[in-house]
Amino acid sequence: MSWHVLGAGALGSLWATRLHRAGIPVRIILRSAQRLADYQRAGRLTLSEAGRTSLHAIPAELPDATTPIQRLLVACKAYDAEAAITQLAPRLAPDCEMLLLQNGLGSQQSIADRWPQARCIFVSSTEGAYRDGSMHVVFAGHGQNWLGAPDGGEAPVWLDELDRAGIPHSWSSDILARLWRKLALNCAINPLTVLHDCRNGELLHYREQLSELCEELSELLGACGQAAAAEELERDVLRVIEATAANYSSMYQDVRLGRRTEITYLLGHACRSADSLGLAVPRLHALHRRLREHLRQHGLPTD
Ligand code: NAD
Ligand code: KPL
Repeated sequence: MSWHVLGAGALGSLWATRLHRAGIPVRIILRSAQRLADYQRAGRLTLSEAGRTSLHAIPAELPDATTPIQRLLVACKAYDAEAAITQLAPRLAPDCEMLLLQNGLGSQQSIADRWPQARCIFVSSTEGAYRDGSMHVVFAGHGQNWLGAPDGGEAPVWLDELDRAGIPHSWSSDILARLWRKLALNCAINPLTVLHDCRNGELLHYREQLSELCEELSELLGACGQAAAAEELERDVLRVIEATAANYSSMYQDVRLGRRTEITYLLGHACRSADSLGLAVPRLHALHRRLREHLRQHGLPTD
């Protein structure tokens, strides 16, 4: 059975090249005829990892190809994921599996609701990759991929293919708790790096602001039934800031490069969830407003 990877950006290419290297059948689905033509001219994806470079001639196709899709890795940004799946929906096998790599929360649930016949597996990834040119991915940071089904359920048998491909993974019996925890970390850290124009480590100068945000985020997690994900949140935020002190957050990099952010699925999702529960989170709302204003001033989408 072939994997189909929808979106050959940074993470999609990282997964596709590792599967291909292990001899596991994989196809990439590109968004336009132009991009397919560019790929066919290049003839392969390039993976750079620990100073080594490898070339991977992975079969590529457009969303409107006709072969059925049994296992789909959705590697688009959160704001593109649902529309991208819609384009190939007629090809989804009745019992297909969709792995959703998106950061934050909101997009995964919309997809799971829209395609109830598919088994959706949510993924929380702490691996790091970036594109260096359109057909070249650089594996920049080792990490973990937590996979899980939102309603629990057994681990799929094909996890051994990830072992063979050297893709680190763990099956999580509570993937929503993992996604909420990561969302809370991202909400505490990423917007402040944008607004203070700084690396993660410099946020240690804004301890009081971090502390107030963590307090509201912890209350929100508790109100959402995610009390375990709220435990020691502030301590974990400080640990991540210290461990990634020299880095710029992903949102900082998006803004610096003039790219749309995933704000709707991070701070936006946090604020909407609080509102729907009637929970007052004035600091999160104020941060959301300031961040949107900052994006507007930089000519970027505010959603
Ligand atoms: P990316 O922008 O590099 O790649 C997304 C790709 O999807 C692009 O190539 C884009 O052209 C493609 N795409 C969009 N719409 C499409 C369509 N309709 N059909 C086919 N392709 C389409 O993004 P990324 O950095 O790989 O991130 C993907 C997701 O993974 C995001 O939610 C991100 O937050 C998350 N994530 C990324 C990293 C990382 O290190 N890059 C780490 C953890 C989580
Ligand atoms: O995930 C991150 C990001 O930059 O998106 C960290 C490093 C945890 C900062 O929130």
